[in-house]
Amino acid sequence: MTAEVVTLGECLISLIAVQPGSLAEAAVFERHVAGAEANVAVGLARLGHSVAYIGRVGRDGFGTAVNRRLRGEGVDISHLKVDHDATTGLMLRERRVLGAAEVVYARTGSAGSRLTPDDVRQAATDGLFDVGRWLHLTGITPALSETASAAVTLALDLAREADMTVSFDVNLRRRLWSDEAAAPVLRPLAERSDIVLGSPDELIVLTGSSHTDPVVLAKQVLDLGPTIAVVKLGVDGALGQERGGEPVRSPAHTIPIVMDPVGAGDGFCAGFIAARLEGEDLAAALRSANACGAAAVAAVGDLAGLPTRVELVRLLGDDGQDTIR
Ligand code: KDG
Repeated sequence: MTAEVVTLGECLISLIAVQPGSLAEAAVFERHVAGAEANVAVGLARLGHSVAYIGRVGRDGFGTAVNRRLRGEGVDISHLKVDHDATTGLMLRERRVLGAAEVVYARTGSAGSRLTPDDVRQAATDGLFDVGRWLHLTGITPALSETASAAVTLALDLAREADMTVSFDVNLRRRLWSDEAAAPVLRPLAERSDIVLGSPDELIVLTGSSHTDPVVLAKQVLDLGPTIAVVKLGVDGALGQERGGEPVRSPAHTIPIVMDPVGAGDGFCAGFIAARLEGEDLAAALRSANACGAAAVAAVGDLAGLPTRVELVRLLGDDGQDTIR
């Protein structure tokens, strides 16, 4: 086991409407592999980093598709179990160019939601937390079940003991739980993470803030305990702040057409983590994150647009400035 980055969560099959428009009119769907942490894992692997993924899929063709895709992308799936008693989770969604896309989940009781602390313990016994430098978590997995939530907490405990860097992407999913249920579960995870990333509305729920200003939100996140706060601002790029430092703003890449906005945040995280693993400062990490987020939305599906190293270098341009036309 030699992965630099460890992550865990639920891998889903995402059925995406082929035609843009309302879900009510969608008749033909395309199959994609999705799941926030898996997206980040693939993003990192494409950028040349070694990643191990802990999770479960069902003993069905969809689980096989997930397995093949992650393995094909170079993600270490030795700890992606096949659960014989549940099916792979599904997500169906429309393609919408204007506004948020409607999503329907079929994941209650899914294999991914049956992740347990024992799954994480097994990965630890096999050395994943001895070798890893970085643990990436999101706020989706704790929403899936009591055992999945406990698995996330155990992974965080192990990472802290092993002195790994921990990033936590809030990823509030209001189809899975209410803000009132989410906040008390997500806050302790954020408090014990090094880097917290989220959109303003997610950070408001996390911190209990009454402010929408990203500068104020970043400060409130730092007050919880992390050393870096990152506010994802979509078309306005991102704002990051390091403890003791000034807020750093980073503009978004201009892209001619958004093909599919879902997965932008995961691409952003992959770009950010990769840059930090390579020793880049906050400003450079935000640039890399914005470029990867932009690349993700320029293709349909969560994974298709995630850039390789060569593509990222090209996107950033030799001088590190935006060169997307
Ligand atoms: O960030 C994209 C994810 O939301 C998508 O892949 C599905 O993980 C997912 C979820 O639980 O919504």
